[in-house]
Amino acid sequence: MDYSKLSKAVSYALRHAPWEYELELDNEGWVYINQLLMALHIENQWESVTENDLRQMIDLSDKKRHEIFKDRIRALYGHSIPQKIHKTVDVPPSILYHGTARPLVEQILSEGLQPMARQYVHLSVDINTANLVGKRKDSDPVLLKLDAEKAFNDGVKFYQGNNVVWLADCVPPEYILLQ
Ligand code: HQG
Repeated sequence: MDYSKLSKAVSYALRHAPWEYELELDNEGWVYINQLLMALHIENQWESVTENDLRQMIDLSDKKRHEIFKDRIRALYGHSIPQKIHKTVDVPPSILYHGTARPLVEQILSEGLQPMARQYVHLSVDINTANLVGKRKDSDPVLLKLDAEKAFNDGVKFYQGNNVVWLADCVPPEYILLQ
């Protein structure tokens, strides 16, 4: 089983296009595992996927993208569907990072970080993670350093995605510094 490929298929279903799989997410993004499995089984390449495979996919991943609780599964971040996934406001680490493509920096520094096609802005707890995120867009990415503590104290809302990813609705430019 190619767990990386399975993870991409699951992320597509749970983050971007649940309707293509006749799945309905609840307001925190959860779906029943058996419904996801039934949906996956329609595709030849996933016809024999089991719940154990989904658990292995999560355990073997380098990033914690999905979680299972009892009989349900959800994506922890990355959603682009119109239905807003509810996250609970939480106190962020005092500093967060964002890695991005060089040509976007001028606009980001003038209007702040916006969620763009996703529901939330995605931030990283450390430089290395931010650098890897930026490298998906640019071989020489730019690292931005955010004063998350000040932003939070001023009322910007943050939410935890996983152990290294934090989310925000948007981050105004006054909290963003070129690293
Ligand atoms: C940029 C992956 C212009 C922003 C990663 C980014 C992450 C602006 C792009 C997760 C802007 C959006 C998300 C503004 C933000 N003007 N550009 N005002 N504000 N941008 O892919 O953060 O591997 O939606 O800098 O690891 O790159 O899929 O967000 O370049 O955690 O699990 O707009 O996806 O996770 O791009 O990545 P994305 P992202 P997975």
